[in-house]
Amino acid sequence: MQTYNLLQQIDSPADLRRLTVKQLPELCDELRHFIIEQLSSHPGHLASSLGTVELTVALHYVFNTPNDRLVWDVGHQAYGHKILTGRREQFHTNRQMGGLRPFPFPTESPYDTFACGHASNSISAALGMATAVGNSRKVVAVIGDGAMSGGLAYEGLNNVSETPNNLLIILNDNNMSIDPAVGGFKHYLQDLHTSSAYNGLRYRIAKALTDHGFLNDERRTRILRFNNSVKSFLLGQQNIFEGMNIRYFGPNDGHDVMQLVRTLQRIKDMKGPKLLHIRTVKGKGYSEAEKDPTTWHAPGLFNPDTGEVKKAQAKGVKFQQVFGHTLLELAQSNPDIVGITPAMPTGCSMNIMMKAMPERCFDVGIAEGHAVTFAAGLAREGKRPFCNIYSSFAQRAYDNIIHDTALQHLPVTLCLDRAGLVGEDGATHHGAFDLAALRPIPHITIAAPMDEAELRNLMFTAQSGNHGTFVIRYPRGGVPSDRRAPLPDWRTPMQAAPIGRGRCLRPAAEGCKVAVLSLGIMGWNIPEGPWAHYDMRFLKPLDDAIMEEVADRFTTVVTVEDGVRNGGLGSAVLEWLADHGHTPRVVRLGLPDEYVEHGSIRQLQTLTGLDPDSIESTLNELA
Ligand SMILES: Cc1ncc(C[n+]2csc(CCOP(=O)(O)OP(=O)(O)O)c2C)c(N)n1
Repeated sequence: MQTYNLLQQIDSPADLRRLTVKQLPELCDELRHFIIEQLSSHPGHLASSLGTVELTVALHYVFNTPNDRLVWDVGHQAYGHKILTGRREQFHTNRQMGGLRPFPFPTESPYDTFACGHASNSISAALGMATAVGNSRKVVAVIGDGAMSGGLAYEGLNNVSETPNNLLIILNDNNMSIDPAVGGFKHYLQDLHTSSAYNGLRYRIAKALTDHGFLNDERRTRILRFNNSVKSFLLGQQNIFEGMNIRYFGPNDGHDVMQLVRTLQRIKDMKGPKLLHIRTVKGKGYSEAEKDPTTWHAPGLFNPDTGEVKKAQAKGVKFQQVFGHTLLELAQSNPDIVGITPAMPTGCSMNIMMKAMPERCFDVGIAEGHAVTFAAGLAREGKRPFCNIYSSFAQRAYDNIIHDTALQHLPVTLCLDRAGLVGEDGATHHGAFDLAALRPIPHITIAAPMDEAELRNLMFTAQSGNHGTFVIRYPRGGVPSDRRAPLPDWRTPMQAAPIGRGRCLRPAAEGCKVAVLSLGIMGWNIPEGPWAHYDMRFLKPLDDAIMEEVADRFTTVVTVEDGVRNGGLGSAVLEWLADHGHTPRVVRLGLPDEYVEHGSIRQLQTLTGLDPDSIESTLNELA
């Protein structure tokens, strides 16, 4: 039975700072054990948080948080931070509706300094904060090597080297993203080494010179540049950070908490930007997670003693599996098809094609904008790229979609996974904006399948002929199992889906004047009743024939979508009706003009009026 002798005394980092350095390894053990115990019954992001236990303890020990600012990247590694900053007792509510948020967020705690969820923003945000606060606080950004593959991180670094600031960047290098890390920078980091004796000597000399008034900021920068050239020469290696005037320390063992404390104490008062590179093990301290960090990134429920992951009873097939198998099937007959994923090969199931055709798949790292423009380049030379991006992460690629694909009418198929409500990952991860954001883009096709066969048909259609930028958005998981029994075999032969054509699922009962127009899987939430029901299938182009029929025959039109109401299907229908001189009553059901928080998908549907019962009562009132 684990006891939490030290951990239970810590209600804030101030309590932590009362411990001796020698007590910290024991505290780390307790914290690690607490995370494992809690997550086994309240699922969340395990492996990343296990890897940052020592770093988290050392940071809160050395820095005067919350006056000093810690900026986490993604925030999936910050469970230790939550637990040490007064949220230990509530931690069992993590990710549940009304409970702790899935990622750090400033309204939840004064220790959470900036919104987390989407990767690679920490350096830019922390630099902004460091620039604003000058010397009044210290600012630390913690970024993983995976998040370092995102372009935004480089934009931040580039600026760090020019703007006067005292920022400390901690590069938490575990050689893993969710899947194994990719890219040239990963190789660079593996080879990186430095002489700690050299760094220590340089620091002591610089400090003595500054204390005696011989060194000001400008001289220090010039000397640093000169030193860097000497060091590159001596070590036979150019350090990219030092080349940018960011002082580099490391690589350090990120699991030696006492050494981390010493290093942080030594560098925290140094003037100018600096980077501490630590090496850590994703899943550290839990052997199952260390062995298979991809599965244990977010394993769901598990038995903490045996390491057995309690897989939810599979009910039917997931859209992700359908995507993965269908892509391979199409690629087998169309040699031009290539697959692109920005760091989510397992999550989106492109790993199926990767295994069979590694040379035709590209994991480009956490680089959504690049993924789209890279796909456009491939398409320009005759390839038929399928670029799979989670809907909310595709927000990062908005201009690339407009400027690099749609404008040039390039045949890029964008499969937007995790569209609509995603559940426990919350506000940063819901695929809420794709429909509204993409609809105004000229020459773009936007489709949303209601079931597995439709996803297959849409993928088949997208790669036959040049339809320009073709967006297919579908949710996490599959068709709701309480609405339809699992299919015995979903691998139906594929056929072309007529572009811009929906279908009537149920004609109206005699005398009923209400028509429901739904998009994608929302179709499953429309209950039976006297109303007509159309599955629009395409948001763009909108089905003129259905619209004419609806405008002629019904006095009330209800639109149902799992994206924001502002700008999506409801707006498209209103615009069509206004443009064609029709004035039926239009009721738009969709996500509100608010950020929807975390909870189970069904809870969130109820919250937003999109669950079958809520829709039924809305329709009954109108019918
Ligand atoms: C913009 C964006 N794309 C993709 C993701 C999905 N994602 C979450 S964590 C992660 C891996 C991050 O790797 P790293 O920064 O090295 O942290 P680690 O988990 O290894 O500690 C990815 C790809 C995301 N959160 N944001």
